[in-house]
Amino acid sequence: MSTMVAASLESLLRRRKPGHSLEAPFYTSPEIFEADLDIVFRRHWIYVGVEPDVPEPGDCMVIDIDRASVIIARDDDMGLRAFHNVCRHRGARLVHDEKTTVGNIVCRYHQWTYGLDGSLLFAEHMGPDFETACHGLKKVHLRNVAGLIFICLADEPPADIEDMARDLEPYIAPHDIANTKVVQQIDLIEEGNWKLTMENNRECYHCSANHPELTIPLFAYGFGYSPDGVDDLGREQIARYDGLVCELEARCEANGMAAREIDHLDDRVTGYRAQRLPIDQHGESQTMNTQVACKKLLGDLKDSKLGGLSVWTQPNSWHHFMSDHIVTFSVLPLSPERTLLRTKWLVHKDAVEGVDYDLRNLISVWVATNNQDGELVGYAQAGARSPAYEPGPYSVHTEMLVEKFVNWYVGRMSAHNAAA
Ligand code: 3BY
Ligand code: FES
Ligand code: FE
Repeated sequence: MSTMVAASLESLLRRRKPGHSLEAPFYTSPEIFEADLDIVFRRHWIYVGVEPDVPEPGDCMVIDIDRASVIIARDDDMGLRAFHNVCRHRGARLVHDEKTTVGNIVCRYHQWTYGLDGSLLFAEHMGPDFETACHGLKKVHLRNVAGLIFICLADEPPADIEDMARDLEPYIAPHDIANTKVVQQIDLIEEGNWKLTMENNRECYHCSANHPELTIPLFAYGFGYSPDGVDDLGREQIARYDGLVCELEARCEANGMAAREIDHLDDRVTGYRAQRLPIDQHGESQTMNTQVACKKLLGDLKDSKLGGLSVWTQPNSWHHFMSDHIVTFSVLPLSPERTLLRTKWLVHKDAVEGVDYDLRNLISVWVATNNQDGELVGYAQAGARSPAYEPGPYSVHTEMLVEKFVNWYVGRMSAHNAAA
């Protein structure tokens, strides 16, 4: 980052008005986008996928985070490894498909051959002084949190991923991600800055007017609402919702599952939150009829009416775990004004399509919701581009988690600048 860019970023960060959206350059400027990549995406734990993306030895998945391309591989010992997707000979990209299965990783250019542990196994014509052992693939840090895969491109990744893992594992473990399969992945490109995609996820202020499908299973009036300052009807709905939360937590605890809300979204380097969200009507799943979409429940679960466990992580993910399926979302920046939202749907690995679940039924709520959110993010971006844009106030009753996301972001950017 040039000194001039650093100085203007610093002054924008300093004058951020608490409780308000960010100033326009945070959503539009190529320089701030570069700073986001450098400070956020190259130095923090980034959520990229799930264990069943690479279920068998030799399975590889490629993740591009801006110019960095990373191979996630399942080794013969079933361990997960991550490497830079760059040959140690003359640097050619090694794996081209997003998903593939290999015996070894072979560079097409001059056939340097690497094992699934990243070590260089074979390089022809390199002479007697060539040290094979010094030319293994460059490693990328990987942490598997109960089946969710996080990678960090920094040499020294934030150590507090261990706090997140310790806290989240008891919530996620009963859904047994290792014994699921990914039955659908949809990549949606949103025409907005990555922070607008994240901010949009962190509130349901927009839900009742925009998400007719999502608000069948989810209570638009529940998620993230505070009862202060709302009218009587609102207070009644929130009270009913809070009652359902208590019931659901008791039911989950009776099933031996961790239930209480935990929130470290803005007081950790690796921020996270977990909350059980009640589901309306049948109380089972985020589907159009609120019933399970897959007859085969996850892990050893016996009770289908477990509502949804929602997990949010900073800077780039959220997840919904139900008794029968999981929906998981990863946000990856593409350019200052374009963002990839990657959604995956997981069911039990032995579930059979057409017998245990109908794919359309499984995905319909979130396909519709994502498309609606994508449009909203586009509108927000278009507004941020206008000369009339100015930071607007967040609702103190419904946008508290947006504020926590922005606080986390401003905090991380400022801490980096202060240390530089
Ligand atoms: O998907 C989410 O995480 C939140 C919760 C409900 C809808 N959405 C804003
Ligand atoms: Fe990979 Fe030459 S660039 S073998
Ligand atoms: Fe939405």
